[in-house]
Amino acid sequence: WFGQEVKAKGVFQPRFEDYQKVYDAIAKKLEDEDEYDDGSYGPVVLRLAWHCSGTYDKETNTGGSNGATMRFAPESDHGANAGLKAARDFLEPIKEQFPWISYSDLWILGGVCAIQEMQGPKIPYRPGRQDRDVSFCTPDGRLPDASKDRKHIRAIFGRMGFNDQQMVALCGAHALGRCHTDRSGYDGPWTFSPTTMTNDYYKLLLEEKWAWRKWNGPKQFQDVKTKSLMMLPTDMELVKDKSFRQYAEKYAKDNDAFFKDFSEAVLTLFELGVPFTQSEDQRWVFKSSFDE
Ligand code: ZEM
Repeated sequence: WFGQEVKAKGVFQPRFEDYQKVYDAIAKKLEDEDEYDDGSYGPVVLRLAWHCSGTYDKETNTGGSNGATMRFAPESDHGANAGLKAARDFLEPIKEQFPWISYSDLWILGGVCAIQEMQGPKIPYRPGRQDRDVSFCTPDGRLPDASKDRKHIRAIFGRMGFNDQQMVALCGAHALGRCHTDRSGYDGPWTFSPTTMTNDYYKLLLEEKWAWRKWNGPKQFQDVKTKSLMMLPTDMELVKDKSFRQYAEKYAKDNDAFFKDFSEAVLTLFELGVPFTQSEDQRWVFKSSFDE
């Protein structure tokens, strides 16, 4: 009984197997709750992980996924985070089931699980994020503004430490999910398969004809042929800018190259500013529900 006692007092040291159980519980919940949006919470759960990480500033080493400070206002109320309560609420029962995991590790594990369960590449993972209090909330304005141009994209992602190739690879996440008028003001999905990870975002960007949508909402593009898809002004910059475009063309032609570069860039994104104790060669790769 002494072993149990130690466990109860919180000396429990979770291992790979324990995190795989959390992964499996998230995967099952994603599978079960298929009434949301286009049939999956996957996209919004991934967006939560991205918005935690994308606040990182390399100069001051502030922001990033360590802390899970989006639990608190003001960060939860930042305009860019509108709608992410759906993802936080989705993960709350998982936190109750596995109280030993920090919110910050859980939210990033949610992003990893969402990508893998939507048939994307494997995203190696390390735990070690610690929840921090409200004083660690980041100032508003650190996440990208979709109405802006290449200069803004490079300023925002450059502040996190990314280069052009990584910026283009990361934006391929827009193969997934959609815009909601009651969240960002924009409207519609980027691809015809918004719950499956593919390189279709780049193919559509390059192959379809796009025109400004005529509507009262914010300026966004619409595909001329079906009028059912959308692109943000920032998305269109990835084919208008010469340096960005070479990577968009590469990823449109080669899904394997996209998956490889996306996996590496997302892994980097999810680890920004985290004081890990586990070294880089001790990352874990979770089994997805597609592996036997
Ligand atoms: Zn997004 N993103 N994003 N993004 N994003 C939206 C939705 C999603 C930008 C952006 O303004 C928007 C990255 C980069 C950039 C996802 C993942 C990632 C929406 C729509 C907007 C407006 C929100 C809404 O209305 O619900 C801009 C300007 C970006 C860079 C220039 C990167 C990087 C991502 C992950 C690696 C995902 C998965 C969604 C879909 C969310 C959903 O609820 O369906």
